[in-house]
Order: sequence, then structure tokens, then C-alpha cells
Amino acid sequence: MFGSRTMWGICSRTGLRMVKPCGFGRLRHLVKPVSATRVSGRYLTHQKGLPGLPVPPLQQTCERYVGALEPILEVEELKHTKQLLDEFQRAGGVGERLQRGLEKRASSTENWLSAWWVEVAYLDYRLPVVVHSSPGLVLPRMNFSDKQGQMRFASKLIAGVLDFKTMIDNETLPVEFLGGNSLCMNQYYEVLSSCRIPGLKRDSIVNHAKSSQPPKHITVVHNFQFFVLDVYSSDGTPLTSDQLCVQLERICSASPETSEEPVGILTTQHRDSWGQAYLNLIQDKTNKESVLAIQRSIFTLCLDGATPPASDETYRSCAAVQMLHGGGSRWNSANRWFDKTLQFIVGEDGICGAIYEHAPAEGPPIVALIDHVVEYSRKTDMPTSPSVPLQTPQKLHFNISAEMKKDIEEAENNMNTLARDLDVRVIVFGHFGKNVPKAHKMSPDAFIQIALQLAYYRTYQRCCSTYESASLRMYRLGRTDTIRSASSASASFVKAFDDPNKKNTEKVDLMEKAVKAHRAYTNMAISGQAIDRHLLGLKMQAVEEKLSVPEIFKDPAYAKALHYQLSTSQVPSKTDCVMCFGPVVPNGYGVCYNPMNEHINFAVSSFNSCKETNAARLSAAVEDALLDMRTLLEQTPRAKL
Ligand code: COA
Ligand code: HC5
Repeated sequence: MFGSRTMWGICSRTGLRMVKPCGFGRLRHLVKPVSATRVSGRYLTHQKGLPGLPVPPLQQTCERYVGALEPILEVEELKHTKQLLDEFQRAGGVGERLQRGLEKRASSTENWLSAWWVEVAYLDYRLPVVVHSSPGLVLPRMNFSDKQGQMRFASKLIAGVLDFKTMIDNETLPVEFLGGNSLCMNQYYEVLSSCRIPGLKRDSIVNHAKSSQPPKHITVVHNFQFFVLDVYSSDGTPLTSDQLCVQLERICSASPETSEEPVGILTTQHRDSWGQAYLNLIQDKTNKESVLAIQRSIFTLCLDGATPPASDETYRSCAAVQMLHGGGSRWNSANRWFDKTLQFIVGEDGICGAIYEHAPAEGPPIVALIDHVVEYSRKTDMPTSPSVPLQTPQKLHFNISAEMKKDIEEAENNMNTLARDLDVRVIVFGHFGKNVPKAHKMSPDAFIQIALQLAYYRTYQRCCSTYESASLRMYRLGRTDTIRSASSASASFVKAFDDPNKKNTEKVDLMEKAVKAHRAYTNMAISGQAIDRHLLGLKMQAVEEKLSVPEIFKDPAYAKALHYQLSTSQVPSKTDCVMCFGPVVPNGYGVCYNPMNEHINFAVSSFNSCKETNAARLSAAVEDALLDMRTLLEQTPRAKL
């Protein structure tokens, strides 16, 4: 699945291959002005050429499901599940009916899964987006340490995003490739000018890029106060970074520390509570206009105040916390609008990064944008500014009732509890990167995943249900499926590793098998043949057809399979950055990693309220596992492949 197209430039940041000549990028002369929307020809032609997401065969999924359960279930439990699956698949049974329904749906929709997935994974999910859903991204510490430097860097950052936006608007973004196949580019059109809106039971997403008058402003938040900043001049050209810097200075002078209500903190709430508070908030006309201005804005820039002190050693972990939740109400948690799809965060002391609301897109498009911004910000030949007067940035006002004040107080308390609960450890594993597994002819991603399995097993003496994100972007509107990294092969390897009765040759053989099995699962997942989204689809189809939910979904084994104590994701980037997210279960870990050639950045998260988990302990175990696996490979002569 890899490496067949040597003539193309390889984009090491996403692990995806970027191809200029055959993208819609070639037709630069056909460019549209800034307001161009996605409905023009090139983009659509590319999208239409993509295959639709397949519906895997029913029997295949049932068999593979049993295989995936083996390492995490007891024998008796598995026997019970097999019986339920036999009944489910029986000729003329409910499985066949649902499968037919799914196949019909696949033939009449652009993607049979994506809308359901966005609802189930995001819009119906009611825990706060903070920590529980929105990923953070930490950039290397920048070279500034005061307010002036903060504003100068932030203005370059805005200019860099606008430069990337021009490529989106003009459809000159290079198409990405994975294993020789072109990828769906839709997510790039979903991340700017969009926002999540809280509802009472289900949230929604608005995307103003598609409106007849797309927004020309960003929102800037400083000392918890929001401003609208127009970033295009009247002739449609983006403001230069010099001009933007002047505007940011005006914003900072207009927003000293005040006792104004920190309204942004409301977006950290449980979604039902925020949905209710939102209705109250927007009853007031001024508030409604202010909220709309934030929702419509291209993105939000958070100019943060001070952050808790950190040593060089803890810097990246502290920065990850700032990106994920802002550190609580006394630090920067209210200096955000967490519903906003994309928020850039720039602190006073060189700390910078981003957080994004996950519903509209996966990490890779966000990372591609950020890589571009970093490259752009390093340019020395910035365009110079014409000296035209610029409109004063507008402050957004909020009228806060006594009831809203209470909501804000409650949000502050809950946010502070959540901030105290989250533990994040960033480690830069410096001994090797993709180079070592490659030299041993192994997939680096699979090698890292098997090391995670070993680390977990050594810590808990058991395997756990493990999630790794696999991209489905080979298909139109594709999002993700699950690579189940705990397999029978990985279980055999991790159990043998510290067994003194096993020979090294045997251990290496088991390692190879585990790594190969993982890579095989990956290939299966990215080609739409994994099990998790298919099972979800069958369940949703039952709901759609108003049938009772089949027994296989009420089976405790299904709940166990979905209780991911390891929730992991590889997110590569060109820039040496770290991405992070929280655990998805109270007693689990979130592990995000960015494998570079000679080192690997990891962010491991856990909850302090869970006595069994400890991010520092697991990250140390991961380092040991990687090193021990290398040592084993180096010390053991291998059989011919
Ligand atoms: N021998 C030597 N080299 C190998 C190899 C082997 N046996 N197997 C793989 N490689 C090479 C590949 O050619 C590739 O080379 P490159 O660095 O020059 O590009 C490199 O090793 C990496 O390959 P691998 O580690 O196998 O992983 P991958 O890049 O194919 O990525 C996934 C695997 C699962 C991460 C990827 O398919 C995917 O789905 N990515 C998206 C995940 C995502 O969306 N995350 C965010 C969710 S919000
Ligand atoms: C900026 C990097 C973000 C990575 C986020 C990510 O991996 O999200 C996963 C999305 C998916 O559908 O698999 C979900 N996860 C965080 C729970 C792994």
C-alpha cells in the first residue's frame, strides 16, 4: 500500500502524498476571487471521481469482529457473542435485512456513513468538547517573550492562514494521496468560517464559507473580551502582517483586564447545559449579534495572558494543557470560544498552538494548514503595507443577566474541576524515529502501536480494547474507521516478551507477526473493510427502520469492545509539533504521536480521578517498550524474510 509513486513529492507531514500537477492546483489561471465557494468545477470534478465508501460483506465483518474480540474477552464471553452473531447472520434474519438497507443507502447517498458518524461521534455526544473531544496542537516554542513579540507573531500567523485560505478559495490546494490513491479534499472546505452550535439534545454545525456573502473577518479574544477584526481591505486583498499588527495593538489597548463577565467560559460546559444557557444568552439582541459574529468569523485568535510557570522540562506538557483547556478560569480557559472550529492560541511568552472543534474535520487538514502557517511565518520577505487608514476593530458586547452570571459561575467551577482532573505528559522520544523500524523493514506506525500494546501489557498484565484512527478519505466524504491494535498476534507477542522461557528468535518472530498483522488491519481499514463503522451502520440502520436494536449490540462484549482504554492516533506533521487529546473513557489513556524520521513526539493523557491510570507511568513504559523492541531486533539474527 505504500511507496509505489516515487515520482511524486512525498508529504511527510501527513504521511499522505501531495501531488501538484494533477490537483485542481494546476488551473491557477482559472482562479476565483476570495469569495469563491466550493461549488466550482475543479473541486467537484475531483470529488466526483472518488469512489463511494463500500459496505463490507456481512459475514466478513462478523468473522473479523470475533477475531478482534479474542484478545479482550474471556472464552465464555466470546462463546456467547458467537451465538449472537450466528443468529444475527442467519439466512433471512435481521442482519441480512439491515445489510440490504445499508447497501441501498450507499447507492443513494454520497457516503452512507459520514452524516451518521458526525451525529454519533460528535453532535449527539453531550460531554464538554473541552478535553473530551477537541484536540490541541502545540507548536515549538517561538522566539518571543513579550507583548510586542506576541502581537508580531500573531499577525504573521493570521497572514499565513489567509494565504492558505486563498488556496482553499481558489481551489489551488494540491490533492493529497495515500498509498497511490487520491484523497477526498472536502474537509479543507469545512474548517474555516464554521462553528458548532449547542442544542438542547443535539448540536449542529454552521459553515458560513458556503454563504452568498462569506465572512471577511476573524475574531480576536484578549483578556476574555472578543473583537471583530476585518482581515481584507476593500479591494479584497488580505491585510499585510504589518497592518494586522497595528490592528492587534489597537485591540490589546482597548481590552485591559476588566471585571467583565468571561462569557467564553460557557462554551466549556456540558452540551445540554450550554444548549440551554445559549438559548437564554441569545434572547438578547446584542448578545445574538455578538455570538453570530464569532460563529461567522473565519477563525478565532486567542491572545492569551500569562500561563502557569513551567521549567524547560515541563514546558511541552504545560503547553499541551494550555492548548487543550487553557488551564482553568484563572488562566486562559475563558479566553476561548470552544465551539469555534479553529482557534489559534498565542501566549505572551512564546507559547503557541491551536485547538479545534472536531466535528467538521480530522487532524490532517488542520495540520496541513498549520504547517503552511509556520512556513509562512518564517518568511522574511513579507508584503509591505499601503498606508491606508484601517477600520477600528469592533468590540463585541454582551449583556449578562443575573441568570447568565450563575451559568458562568457554574461553568467556571466545572472547568476548574476538569482542568484539575486532566494529566498530560508530552515526551520527545529521541532515540529513534521512523528510521529504525524502516531499517528492519517494518511499518513504523505498526511498530509504535505494538510498542504501545507492550507498554500497556507490562503495566496492567492484560490487553485492552485499543483504538487507532484510520483515514477513510480514499472515499468521497470519508472520515475515519478504527484500527483495533489489540489483536491475537499482538497479544501473543506481548505475553511472550518478558517470558524468560521464550527464546529471542521466537520473540522476534512474534513481533514480526504482530507488526504485519497491524499493517494488514491498517490496509483493510483504509480500504473501507474494517468492522467498527460497518457495525455502527447496521445498528443505525435498525434505528432508521424502527426495528428493535439487535442483540449483538446489547451484548456486554460490544460495550467492552467500545470501551477504549487506549485511544490513539498518529498525526504526522512537517513542523516539529505535538498533538494531544484527552482519554475517551474515565479509566483510559489518550495517546497521540507524531513520528518524525529520527524522533517521535508523544502526548499521553489520563484522568487524575482514576487511580489506575497515570500518564507519566504509561509514557515511561512506552519509551521502555520502544527501546526494548529495538534491542531485541538488534540482538537477534532474523530468519530470511
Ligand atoms: N518497510 C519499510 N518501510 C515501510 C514499511 C516496511 N515494511 N512499511 C511502511 N513503510 C514506510 C512507508 O513507505 C512510509 O514512508 P514515508 O515516511 O516515506 O512516507 C512510512 O514507512 C510510514 O508508513 P507507516 O508507518 O506504515 O504508516 P502510514 O504512513 O501508512 O500511516 C496510518 C498509517 C494508519 C496512520 C494512516 O493510514 C492513516 O490512516 N492516517 C490518518 C490518521 C488520521 O486521520 N489521524 C488523525 C485523526 S483525527
Ligand atoms: C490535531 C490532531 C488531532 C487528532 C485527533 C484524533 O485522532 O481524533 C480521532 C478521530 C477519529 O475519528 O478517529 C479520535 N480520537 C481522538 C478519539 C482518537
